[in-house]
Amino acid sequence: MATLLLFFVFLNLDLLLRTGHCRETRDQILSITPKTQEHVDILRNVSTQYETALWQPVSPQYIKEETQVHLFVPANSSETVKNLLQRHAVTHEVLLANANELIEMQTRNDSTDPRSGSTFYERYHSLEDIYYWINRTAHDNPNTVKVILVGSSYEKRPLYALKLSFNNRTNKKAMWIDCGIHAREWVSPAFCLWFVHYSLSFYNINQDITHILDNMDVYVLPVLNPDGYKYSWTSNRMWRKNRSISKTTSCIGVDLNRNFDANWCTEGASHNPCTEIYCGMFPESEPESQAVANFLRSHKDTVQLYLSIHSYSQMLLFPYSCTLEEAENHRDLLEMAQEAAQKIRRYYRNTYRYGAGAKTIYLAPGGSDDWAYNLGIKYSFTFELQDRGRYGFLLPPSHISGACNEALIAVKTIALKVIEKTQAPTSPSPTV
Ligand code: 0X9
Ligand code: ZN
Repeated sequence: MATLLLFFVFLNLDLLLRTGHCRETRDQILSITPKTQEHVDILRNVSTQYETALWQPVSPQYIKEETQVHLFVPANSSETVKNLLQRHAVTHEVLLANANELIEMQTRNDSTDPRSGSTFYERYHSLEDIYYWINRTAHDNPNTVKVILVGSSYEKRPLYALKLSFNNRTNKKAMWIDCGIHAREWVSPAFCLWFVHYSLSFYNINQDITHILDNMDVYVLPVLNPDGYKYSWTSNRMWRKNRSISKTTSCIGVDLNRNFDANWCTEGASHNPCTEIYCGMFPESEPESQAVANFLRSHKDTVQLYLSIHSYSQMLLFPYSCTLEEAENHRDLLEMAQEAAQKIRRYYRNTYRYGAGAKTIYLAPGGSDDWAYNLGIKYSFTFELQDRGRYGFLLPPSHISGACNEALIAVKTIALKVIEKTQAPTSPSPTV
């Protein structure tokens, strides 16, 4: 009897929700798999005409039948969106019922709470905290860490990179890691901080990082898109682009990973400033992409490995994303990504897909990885960190260590391979 009563309560609750008599008060993430072309059209319409944010795929043009769509629906659009989906018999699943709670969890500063067992590196940090950390790290490690001002953002914030250098060997090579090109991908800057901390803590303790740092300097740019990152903390958690203003439209921001000079603004990017994949006025029109490009141009003889860290979807990608053609050293890149993914699987029981960007996800021209590759940095990768859509961009802080450790093993595997392939051995090679 009690079960029957409960059943009726649930039935009515569902009815209330479906008829919209009970207003949704929380932002949600819906997962929807379109079954027909009509569903695809409806979803494209919902994600462009209503106040929502498409998480996956990045742009409505990539929505296709039988492929999961992740859609952020703010509380105030919930009723309209759900009614519309229901009217057209498009079924949805609620992936995250309370995004606000997760956002609160991501921004909570529990450093003062003695009960929270998490360290600095297991939390997300505001831009101001990251700037402070950059200076502090350099100050505390004067012999190994230098701050380099690479340029400044559209809103005139500094673009600081850290240079980790453990010796002054002549003809020393280097690798580059950038994080936070896309504002909402918060685990990415968290990884850059994690990497620097790990390098400083485990040099001379872990054989692999020691070998890497003995043979390469490392440039780490923790937040490539500071204006966007700041905005994602203060105004819109789902912001992706930078914050540049255009004279011709009220839409703000350029997708910095469509703004590099690699088949710029061909299929997979857009000239429309109101889209998430807006390529900008011309290649390197944005101060952020121009600063990175200038730095790499002037260091192209030393930088052998380029890494750009994103989230989410758990992938190790390499050129090309701007064309379906294969890179000249495709086999090499594939083998390296495969080995890195195998390590992640073996040590962390997690699955990363890997491959050339255009064939693994989509055609996406104007990306930093393809541009760096064409500049001559023949080992160039984009990592998409955790997760695969359970939390998406709202990955709880408790997952930072897992996400960063597995990415770290991938970075180490690839960097060791680059050293092995390009540099004559100076000391015995370690095993990972
Ligand atoms: O679309 C992107 O820029 C990246 N995915 S994300 O979901 N983080 O936005 C993938 C980048 C792959 N590389 C290039 N497109 N060059
Ligand atoms: Zn990204």
